[in-house]
Amino acid sequence: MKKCIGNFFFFSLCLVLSGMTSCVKAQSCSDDKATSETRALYENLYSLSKNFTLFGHQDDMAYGVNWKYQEGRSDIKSVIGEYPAVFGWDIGHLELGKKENLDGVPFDKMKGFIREAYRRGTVVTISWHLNNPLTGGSAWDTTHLTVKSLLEGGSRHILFKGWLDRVADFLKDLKGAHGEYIPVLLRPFHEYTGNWFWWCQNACTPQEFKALWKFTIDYLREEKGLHQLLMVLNTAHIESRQQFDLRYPGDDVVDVISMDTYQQGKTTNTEFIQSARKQLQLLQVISEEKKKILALAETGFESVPDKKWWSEVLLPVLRGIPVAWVLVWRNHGYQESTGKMHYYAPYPGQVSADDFKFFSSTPSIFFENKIRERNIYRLSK
Ligand code: BMA
Repeated sequence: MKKCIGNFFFFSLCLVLSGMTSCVKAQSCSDDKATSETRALYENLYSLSKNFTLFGHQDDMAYGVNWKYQEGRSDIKSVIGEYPAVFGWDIGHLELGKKENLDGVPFDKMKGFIREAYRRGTVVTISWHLNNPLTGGSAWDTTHLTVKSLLEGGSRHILFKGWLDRVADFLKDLKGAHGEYIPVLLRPFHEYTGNWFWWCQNACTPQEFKALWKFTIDYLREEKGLHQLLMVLNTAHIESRQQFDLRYPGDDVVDVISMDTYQQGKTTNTEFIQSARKQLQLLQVISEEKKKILALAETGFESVPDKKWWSEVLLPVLRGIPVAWVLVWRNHGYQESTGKMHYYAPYPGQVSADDFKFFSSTPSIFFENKIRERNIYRLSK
């Protein structure tokens, strides 16, 4: 009898331990050589996302509406007194060896901002509006067969490797105070379910897209030795599980499943909330099944015309869904090319500024101060 009880306890202990290990394993990032800061970022974002969402802003420290490169300035900070928790940057044109990105942000300054963001304990995410390597056109040149030309044996394969070398050099130059690499949520080939970039679903086959994704990540990891990356897969509008599965490149090369969606034109708040939630809920099911992080990598309403947009639209979109971060796009200000004001975050005096203050005090939304307290680059014991 005693022996039986002993066996029973031993058996139960094994069950608990195996449950624990599978749990820990399920929450680890896709690169088994990831640096400890990167693993910590993954695990902390994963667990925080069950209750909290980090707020992010593109190009936040570089410029805002009616200002550029003023040290310590940020439109978000001017409204609520603290920086965002996530900083988004874009490295489009880095591949060409240019000194500035496609929106005129100097890469040297960008590196400085990224180091500063890491020092503050906040999170860095990078997208890449890379030119079309087949035609020399922009990211928006959807010439078919571009993706095929980048793959092994393709006419632009060597050129593309050179572009990735430049990306790798940039990322290797991002280090913290102790020489450790700064973890980056890398979001290449974004909005691939759209039809406006050369890597989108209208311009390449599922096999080509998956091969491009895998080649890119393998090259950065294995050839260039980068192990500070969390890979962010990013859809535009997403209809169904079947559509998602068709281009999913694999659990070993994806850490975050994310989407972009903007409120536009005459879409009502209710319509936008319903559509965004439907898509997020679809991705929630997939990310929970795969133990990946879920994110709303880009959203917003250009020039935020609704003074309650934050509390009456964005909060209802996020409610009850484990979204790790939500990022609004850049505060360019007046845009000559479109003749419109192009910005997505409020600034002092903007119609939605008061509502944004309210939004920022919501316990489930994190800005700089709350994320810093969490030490997200340290593994919890
Ligand atoms: C778009 C706009 C463009 C910009 C691009 C890359 O959505 O903001 O003006 O060039 O993103 O940042």
